[in-house]
Amino acid sequence: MTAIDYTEKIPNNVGLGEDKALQRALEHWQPRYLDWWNDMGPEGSQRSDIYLRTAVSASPQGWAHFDYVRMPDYRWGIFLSPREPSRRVSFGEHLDEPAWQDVPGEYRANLRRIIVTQGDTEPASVEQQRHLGLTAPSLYDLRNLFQVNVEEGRHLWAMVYLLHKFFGRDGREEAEALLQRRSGDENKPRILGAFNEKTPDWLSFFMFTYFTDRDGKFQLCALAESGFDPLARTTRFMLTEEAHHMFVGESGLSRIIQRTCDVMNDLATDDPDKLRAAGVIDLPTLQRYLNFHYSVTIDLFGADESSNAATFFNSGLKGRFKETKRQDDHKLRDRTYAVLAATDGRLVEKEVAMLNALNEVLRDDFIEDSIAGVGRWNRVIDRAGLPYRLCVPHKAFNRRIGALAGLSVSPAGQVVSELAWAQHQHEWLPTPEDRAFVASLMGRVAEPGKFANWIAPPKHGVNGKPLDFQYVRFG
Ligand code: BYC
Repeated sequence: MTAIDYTEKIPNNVGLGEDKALQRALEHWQPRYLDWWNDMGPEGSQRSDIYLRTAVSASPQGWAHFDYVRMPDYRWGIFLSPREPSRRVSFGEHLDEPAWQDVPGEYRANLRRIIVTQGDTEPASVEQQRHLGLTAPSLYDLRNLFQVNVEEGRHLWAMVYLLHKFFGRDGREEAEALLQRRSGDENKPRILGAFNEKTPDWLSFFMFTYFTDRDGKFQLCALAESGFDPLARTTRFMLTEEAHHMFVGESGLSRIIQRTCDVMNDLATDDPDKLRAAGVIDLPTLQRYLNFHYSVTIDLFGADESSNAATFFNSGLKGRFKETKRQDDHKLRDRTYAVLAATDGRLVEKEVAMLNALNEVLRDDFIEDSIAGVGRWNRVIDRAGLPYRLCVPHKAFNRRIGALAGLSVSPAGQVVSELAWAQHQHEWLPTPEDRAFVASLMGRVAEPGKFANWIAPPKHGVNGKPLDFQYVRFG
């Protein structure tokens, strides 16, 4: 079943109408979700018509439907990738057993915890981004922000479906709690660190969608391998949505870099003060933002040594990135992996049991993938004939989670004294002045085809539409 039934109150491709108890439970949750969206969703734009993409089927081609929609009327629902009847568990102690269609009793608590942690990030990101619509650099960008927001809302639906369908009363309570926690709230924060940070400006937004949504990609890929088939199928479908979010980040940053390089060449200067006076973001400031978002995001992979990670893998709940494509025994009992530790003021590698290092394995896969995009940004600088290079900082830089937490390590990977950290921090992480400068550039550009001074136009519009298309009709 891949076609999505939009005639139902809750669009779905899981035959919801035949499961009356679940339907009732979700119909009870739906107005609470809408209350949350109205309170915490995009500010001041709920009555505007947005040119949005809506999934019409769960097949990879099922994305063709674009139309104007008011965000509160977006058809959030439950879409799973098609079931593969012969699917088997592809790793851990249950290797080769048929994939589970129900929750194995002994794994219930861990599975619920994974689903809740994943689900919590989705509304968190909408909360973090809720003021950005007021300062969008163009209608094209505004529309992309809202597309990302409604899809994060749907990702919450995906996890809430699993909680309601498979976890009874506990699941219903967790689904409620997902609407109660708030990003950055001291008393009821979101679960993971990066989701309590602010996304106050569009440079942060593009960094977030490039780096933090990429954590989403890797975590979802690991969950798409799960032996619990409904989780695998729902995360597979979520991944088709995630790709656009990372495109928004990568292309947004490319366009900022392009604009800065153009002005650097026009004015024949790399002086940050002169570039700021010309209203563009100097490359060292971009590098500091990159250092911040990268380090906060790699913390999302958890501690480098984690018995939780070993348990999730052994029990077949969470696999590795591209698990089924890997050529090993998929049990990993005798294998080791190198993690970093600080000894005598230096970072050294130590070999630990691979099963305990699976967070680090996923983090390293993420790092490889992120570096590729940074290379593409450097090509923009190259093509402009400029010598500057952006790079990701060392993975021990600015860490808060795991064995490297709290160490003072420079972006180049040197362990430094606290004094040296204090002296150089302003070169390595965004300063209050950097943030104030970036904030000073933000202001809504709402005329079709116009772009703020600090960002170049994209190469193409959305769905073959021209750049001066009315992507948002304000209401
Ligand atoms: N902040 O043994 P450890 C996305 C906690 S993003 C705060 O390493 P584990 C998206 C940890 O909970 C993808 N706390 O933990 C992107 C544990 O707490 P307890 C989200 C943290 O379980 C953009 C303790 O520290 N999906 O989709 O191995 C927009 C010990 O740590 C953090 C997932 O993350 C942190 N960063 O690993 C929208 C997948 N890290 O039990 C959406 C599901 C760790 O001692 N989650 N802790 O109280 C998981 O697989 C795991 O929970 C984690 C943590 C990999 C996150």
